[in-house]
Amino acid sequence: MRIGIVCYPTFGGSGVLATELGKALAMKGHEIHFITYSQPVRLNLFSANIFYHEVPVPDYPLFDFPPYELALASTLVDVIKNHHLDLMHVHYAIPHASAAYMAQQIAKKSLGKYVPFITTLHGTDITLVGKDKTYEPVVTFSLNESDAITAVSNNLKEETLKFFPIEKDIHVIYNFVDVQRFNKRPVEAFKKVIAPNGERILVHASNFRPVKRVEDVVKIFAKLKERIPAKLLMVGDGPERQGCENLARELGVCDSIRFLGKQEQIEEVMAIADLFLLPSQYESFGLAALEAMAAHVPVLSSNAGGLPEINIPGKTGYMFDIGDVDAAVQYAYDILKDENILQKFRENAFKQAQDFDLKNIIPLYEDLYASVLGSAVH
Ligand code: GMT
Repeated sequence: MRIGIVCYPTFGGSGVLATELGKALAMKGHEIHFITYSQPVRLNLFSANIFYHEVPVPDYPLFDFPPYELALASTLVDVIKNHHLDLMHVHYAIPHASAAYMAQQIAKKSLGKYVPFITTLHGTDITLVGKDKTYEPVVTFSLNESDAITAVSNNLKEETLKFFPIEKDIHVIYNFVDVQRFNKRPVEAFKKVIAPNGERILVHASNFRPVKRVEDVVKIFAKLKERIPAKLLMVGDGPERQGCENLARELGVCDSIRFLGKQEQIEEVMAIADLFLLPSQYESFGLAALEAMAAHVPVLSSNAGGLPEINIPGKTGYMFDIGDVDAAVQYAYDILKDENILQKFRENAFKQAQDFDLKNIIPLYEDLYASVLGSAVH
């Protein structure tokens, strides 16, 4: 199939997932066209089946706000015309679903070709941004006009149906991970630099937005450190990072924390980790937690959103109520206090990740594409 993939090219979970999906589909012989405003960060593979089309957004003095959505729709029409796309798969509803709808209508009228589009909901496009009345009518309309809608967890499906009058079925297709990529041996030299005295290594990775509650990571770490020797690696960057560093200084744990910034080789970091922390206010799924599990790392997360769909308390890690730092510290201690216990958690986490391996999830998207193409008679 010739598939156009639209996503945010940044480090956000939706962009990562969309890029990994495109790469996996290309490996299976599909022709994949990424259409974004810059090269997706995870698009680090040369394949004869992968094409990248940059959306040009010209600057014009009249535009205080350059209309990206129109530029995207026009680029989509161009790719449909010149590369004969069979379908479009857009990740994150805003503004991708409405741009795809516009491109679809233009292609139908000007080329006489109906190109179906699938919208995958990832989280904040529904739970935060989409609900806002600034966007809600457009989101509702473009979701209902999608030829199929998918959500990355049952929780996100429920949230969507709670807030939007959706007229069609929402297919739940979970996030996936390339287990092979994360199933790595730790680089001992790297481990030694981070934890020279064999301290436990905790990791958090996110885009440091308020929804991630990164200050809770620092608070949990500071309290845990009173009980066991530990180090913390903070991966990623975003608006809450500075506050986090300030808090670490206030709590006197700054010297035990490294802020690594954005990392392309996240699997190298996960490989030396003993525990992954994700205290989010909301997480539709928690792709970073799944990546940790694939690296044999147990997960200590909040119980928000779709996290209970992947993190099994007492097996793959533990969950705590949002903001309950003391409970989190106790759970972290329970996992890390004993090497044999930690080993059991590691094995369970890895087993759980295997269920979400890309080998199991990619065919679900392929089946959906086939059914959409089969029923796309307009
Ligand atoms: O918050 C992020 O990590 C970015 C965000 C996005 O849309 O780019 O991630 C969302 O999509 C991921 C992939 O489907 C999910 O695993 C994350 O849980 C979800 N984030 C939130 O719901 C906050």
